[in-house]
Amino acid sequence: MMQNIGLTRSRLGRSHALIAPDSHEAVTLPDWRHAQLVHLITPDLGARFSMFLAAAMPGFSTDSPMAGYERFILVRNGAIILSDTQGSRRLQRDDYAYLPADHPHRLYSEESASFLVLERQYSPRPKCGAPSAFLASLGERQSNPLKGDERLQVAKLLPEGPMWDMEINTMTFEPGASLPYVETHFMEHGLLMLDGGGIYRLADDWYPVMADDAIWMGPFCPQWFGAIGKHEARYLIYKNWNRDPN
Ligand code: UGY
Ligand code: MN
Repeated sequence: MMQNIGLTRSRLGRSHALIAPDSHEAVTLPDWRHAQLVHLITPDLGARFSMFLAAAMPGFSTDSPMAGYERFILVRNGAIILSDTQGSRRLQRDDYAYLPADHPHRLYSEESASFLVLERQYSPRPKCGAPSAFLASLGERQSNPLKGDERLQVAKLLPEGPMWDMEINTMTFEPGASLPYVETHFMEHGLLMLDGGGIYRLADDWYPVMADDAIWMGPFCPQWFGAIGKHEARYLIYKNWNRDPN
């Protein structure tokens, strides 16, 4: 292995962060037995959610997050078991689950697996109800062009309705496709590049990004992406949704 000479593609800005795999730091936590976690986005940055990668080893298990916290998981490799009052379901590559706040469950595995986890405090609203657990697979979700651009397809991974305080989507760009303008909005984002790559504009900087890079975009961080290369670029993107910013 070549000696590291102190270089990384990771960058930390006032309203954004790019975390590249070359700087991942794994930790263990008492509640995550037989797993290593790499935290990509946490409230320490200023974010109002956490996003991390979990590398599970045989014997892995963990239970529901803190009271009031909702959880989303997406399996990247291998398989894990989700167990709740509905039974036990095996989730494998590209399968995902939304687990509402205060929904008792256990995740476990007898094989190696890696998965993405996103957690945040649920924001209830009077008369809006509460979301239910939702399980699906990335390939099952219908995608639609963004603002009529067939080269940029958006798939909504979660059902819609006022009880949902978040949106998690995939965005798939043909080579050369880009966001139609530089977005600046109060919602924040957690993003994981799934495939391909391109150039991400964050505030006043432009970054080359590739699969497995993670990005935090804080409120009002100017943002734009253009796909480059020979293959599609696809990312998963979280945003706070359906709630006023007050
Ligand atoms: O939904 C969004 O705000 C999305 N278009 N933002 C992004 O891709 N940076
Ligand atoms: Mn956006």
